[in-house]
Amino acid sequence: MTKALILVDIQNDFCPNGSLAVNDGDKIIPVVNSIIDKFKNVIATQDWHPINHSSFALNNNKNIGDLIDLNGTVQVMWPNHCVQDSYGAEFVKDLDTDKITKVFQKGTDKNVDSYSGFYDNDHKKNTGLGDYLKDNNIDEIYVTGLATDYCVKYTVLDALNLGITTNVVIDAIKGVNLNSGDSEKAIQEMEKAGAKIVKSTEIIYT
Ligand code: VGL
Ligand code: ZN
Repeated sequence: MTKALILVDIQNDFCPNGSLAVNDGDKIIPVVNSIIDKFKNVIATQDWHPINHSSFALNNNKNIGDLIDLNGTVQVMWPNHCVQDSYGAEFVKDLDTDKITKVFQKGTDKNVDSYSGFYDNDHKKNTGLGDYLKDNNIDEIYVTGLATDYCVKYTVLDALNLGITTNVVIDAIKGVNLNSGDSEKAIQEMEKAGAKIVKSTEIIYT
């Protein structure tokens, strides 16, 4: 019975001045750093897109926020972000990255997006995170990161579906809020699906 801390997409492009900036995205970093030492397993996901990725508005002659049908799934059109090997795709400098024990990159296939750290949006391919947790007997996770209403939410929902006990660290997540209230809705959805909402200060021992 082992626990792990999950850091979802704590990358420059999701922080202020980034291309897909999340309001106050950088404010979670000291909170994450304050709990990182409590975990032996610290797993980070990294959004890692090729420049020709189908989720980029520019590659589809669309406007940001438009919705398109991408092989049968609804795809939001995003600004270019987290392009492989770019500064925007790097983990934020102030994050205690030395403590990260494993990284899973996602969104690498140009033809499908991957909000979840576990599966592509069409659920056809996985990143290896699910097997990694199993192989390391990790049955409980604490989820932090960006963004509440996309990658945090889908990572949490997939984890719950895999039977993993899932805690959402409420003061260590921030949302995009393309529509106002999206983050609140996402938190309710995660809770309804069985996630436990916890505060960073409540994490005493893992
Ligand atoms: C994300 C939109 C597009 C996220 C990633 O990390 O929440 N959102 N790509
Ligand atoms: Zn992305």
